[in-house]
Amino acid sequence: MIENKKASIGVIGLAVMGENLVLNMERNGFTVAVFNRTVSSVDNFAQGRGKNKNIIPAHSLEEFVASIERPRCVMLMIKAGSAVDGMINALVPLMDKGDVIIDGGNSNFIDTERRTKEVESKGLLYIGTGVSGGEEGALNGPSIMPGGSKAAWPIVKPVLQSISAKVNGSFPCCDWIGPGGAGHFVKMVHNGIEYGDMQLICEVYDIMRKLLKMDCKNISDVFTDWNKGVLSSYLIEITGNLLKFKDSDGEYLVNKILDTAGQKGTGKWTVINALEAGVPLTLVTESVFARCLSSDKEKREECEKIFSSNIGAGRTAIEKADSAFSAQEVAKQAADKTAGNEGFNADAVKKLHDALYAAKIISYAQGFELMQKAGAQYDWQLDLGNIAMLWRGGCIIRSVFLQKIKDAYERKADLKNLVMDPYFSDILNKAHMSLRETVSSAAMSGIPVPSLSAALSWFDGIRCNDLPANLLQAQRDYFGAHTYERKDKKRGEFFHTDWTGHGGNTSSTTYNI
Ligand code: NBP
Repeated sequence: MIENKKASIGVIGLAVMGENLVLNMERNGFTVAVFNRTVSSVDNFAQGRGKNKNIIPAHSLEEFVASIERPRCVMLMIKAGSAVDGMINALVPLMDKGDVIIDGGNSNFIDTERRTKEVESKGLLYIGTGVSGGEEGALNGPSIMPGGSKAAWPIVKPVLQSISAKVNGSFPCCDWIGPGGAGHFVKMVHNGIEYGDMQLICEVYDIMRKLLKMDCKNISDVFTDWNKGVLSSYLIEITGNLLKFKDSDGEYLVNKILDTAGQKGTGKWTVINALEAGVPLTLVTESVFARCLSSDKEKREECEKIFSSNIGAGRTAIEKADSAFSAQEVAKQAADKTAGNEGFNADAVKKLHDALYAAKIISYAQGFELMQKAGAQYDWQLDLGNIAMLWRGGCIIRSVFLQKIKDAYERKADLKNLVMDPYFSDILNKAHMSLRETVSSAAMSGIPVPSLSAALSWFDGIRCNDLPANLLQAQRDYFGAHTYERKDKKRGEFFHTDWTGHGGNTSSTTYNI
């Protein structure tokens, strides 16, 4: 604690994120004022982790605001929602023109759009920023995605860039995203992609343990090995680590964890926004629903009893048909085991690797298309290559793969979709058969792979120039006179047919939502 010195920045909210961000700021040379709604947390922090540091504890908002040098920067690290509005309302009368309020929580970008306008109308500046990396990132360097009042960026840039993660030792994982809610929108998509990455890893793990009969140690070794190649990423790394973690009784802890997934909403928001924007974000959507399905444990227990025998019959049929790699690979593995060879089937694991890489490319292709479309809709001027670089360090989805996305947008800034970039299209052309074999083997074995399947279906849809939507349009016209376009006429000309012979000539208005 220090006396008679003004703070460079103030932080409100001393829960896990706020507390660690304060320590990060202080370590980087900034004096930080701190406040928390429950004031005892301020004293606990000041006398605990914040002791003997350049931290100014405040016991009221007035004292807090007065202790910050002007133009003041106040960062909120509190629960998203009405708490943020309440805190803004309390702060604004205490602050002066040109001061900046930064919301670093997981706020909905629509709220940030509104708050930016409201705060600006009162002469202050507003930043809504995504902060990713959890507790460890907050302390040692998160990925930071600021948007809002552009005039505030030069004011907050020094502190936000110095506390952010650095890639290659110097590149800060923090840069200006765009006006209004752009920063929170990009953070939301980041979280949606995180849902997808995690679900894909879980599906591949499920195939390894159920179909390839690999144990936790073997699967851990595979993930550790994959972390040295193109799949190298934080999530692959921690999966390798946690799979081999043993409980006090020597058993693998992961096997004891109940299979019901939680969620806090940012994945759902991403999906809702994809639906609003009309972007087929199918992989993330299935990942969100996979968590919903997993949480319905009691129903699954009952349904397992009802349907288990049918699934067994399906597996037998395909093994007899010998048409999927599962049957061949499992047979090979059984032969290996009989021959006394321990370990796992390297060919099958290689296919899973390629399937995971292909699906990951497709997931990011979908996510970046969502940002492209929303960026255009809200006129945010998003730099998609730069966003990929901001995620290279500090955040949960950090990976070497993101550099390839940056490269793709450098080759062509207005790329319609990532899969159309030559680097990614080349990989997909080589890897899609592994994805097919993985999905078909899982399907025939009764292993749910919603996100891998979604990736494959999207891929087959996007590369198909003859979808059955002709029939769909005919159905719509048949029952609702919704009209259709014809292959032998120019685009934009709409036709209606009296399919039954007793309909009228009046068609419905043609529009798309
Ligand atoms: P929480 O999301 O658990 O929020 C706790 C903080 O919010 C406490 O300081 C609490 O004060 C304060 N708060 C609440 Br609850 N209601 C308030 C109100 N009406 N007015 C003022 N303060 C209020 O903390 P967190 O996990 O550190 O996350 C902070 C923000 O960062 C959230 O928006 C979160 O979504 C986001 N985030 C979290 C993570 C993560 O890994 N945890 C990662 C990235 C972003 P109190 O002590 O008086 O209850």
